Amino acid sequence: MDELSSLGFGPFFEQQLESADDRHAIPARIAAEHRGAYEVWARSGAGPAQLAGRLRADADEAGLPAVGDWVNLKDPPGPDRTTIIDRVLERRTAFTRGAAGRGARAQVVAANIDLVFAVCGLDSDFNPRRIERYLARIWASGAQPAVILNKVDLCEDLASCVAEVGKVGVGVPVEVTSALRLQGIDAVRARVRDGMTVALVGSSGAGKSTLINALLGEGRMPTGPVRARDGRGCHVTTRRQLVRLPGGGLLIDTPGMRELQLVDEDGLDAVFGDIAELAERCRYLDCRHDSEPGCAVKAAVEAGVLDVERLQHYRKLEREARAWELRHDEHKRRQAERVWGQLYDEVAQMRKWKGGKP
Ligand SMILES: Nc1nc2c(ncn2[C@@H]2O[C@H](COP(=O)(O)OP(=O)(O)OP(=O)(O)O)[C@@H](O)[C@H]2O)c(=O)[nH]1
Ligand SMILES: [Mg+2]
Ligand SMILES: [Zn+2]
Repeated sequence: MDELSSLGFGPFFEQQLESADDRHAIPARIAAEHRGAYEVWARSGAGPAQLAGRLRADADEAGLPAVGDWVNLKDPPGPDRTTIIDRVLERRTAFTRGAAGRGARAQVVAANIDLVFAVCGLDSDFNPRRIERYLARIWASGAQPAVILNKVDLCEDLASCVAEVGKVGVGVPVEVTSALRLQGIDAVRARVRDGMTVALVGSSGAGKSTLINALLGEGRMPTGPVRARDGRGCHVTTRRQLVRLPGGGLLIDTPGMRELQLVDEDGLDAVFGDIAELAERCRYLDCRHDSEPGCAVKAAVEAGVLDVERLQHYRKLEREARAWELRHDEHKRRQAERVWGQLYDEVAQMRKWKGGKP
């Protein structure tokens, strides 16, 4: 494989650079980002980069380059000069979530990924409902999902944990590891092939960075202890970062998330495929599976085929996603109003300046 393909480059990105202007294109991948400063990897080498002012001005947060994005550079990168990013290529896939706190904005956690590992500790971190949430966002990203149940050395009833995960992630591959004792690492490694980009997501303290170190065979990523009280991590990893595995493949380490906010309903039907399938057999197309006659979902619950809690949880996530979408639309509307307001003021100013003539 050539250098760029090993970095995940392929026809999807190449096609975007085929116009005459791009004959001298210098494609590069965003390897790290910190407060608007980027590290990029290109065919010729690596170095710091900055976004062209023009791009900084128009982009909203989701449009700014994220780790894993492919960009075009003005000049080849080098360790001792900062090059300019003059274009961000369209993404093939992206894992996004609702950004905590600041308005209703989607945040890109990792771009152009092929596979996402939802990492969950088999200590007090273990929570199938949370895994379900992660799986919804992974399906929505366009990447393939897999689950890593880490810290098996602390688990007393592995079989029941695996069974619970099997219920929320039907058909999703599950790996069981102890990153600390280097168990199950080869099976995880086998899922990451040359040219692939694989993100690790999960709560703080789940062991994402320890897993990456185990895969690298060296303690490169900083890791930190979990609180004895509740097994929570202390948010050791603070930025997203691309890591190259010896032998091929790229990993993205991400900071642990406090909560994974659903930003749309994408991915829910994939996680709740059984309910989606039943719903197709409801008498009414817009059946809410509540008290409508001829509801196949209700009938399945009554027949004991579908767990009522699973249906309730599906509804809860659906409501949450819709609420976020509404908030997001409202946020957008207000932003648009502000822009129009400014424009209106400017026009009024101009009229005044012209002596009140319209
Ligand atoms: N017992 C046990 N501890 C582990 C295992 N894997 C990781 N740990 C420990 O869990 C703690 C947290 O590990 P990290 O790798 O820092 O967790 P993280 O998911 O990267 O956390 P953030 O960077 O905060 O998101 C560390 O003390 C690790 O040594 C494991 O398999 N078994
Ligand atoms: Mg970490
Ligand atoms: Zn129904």
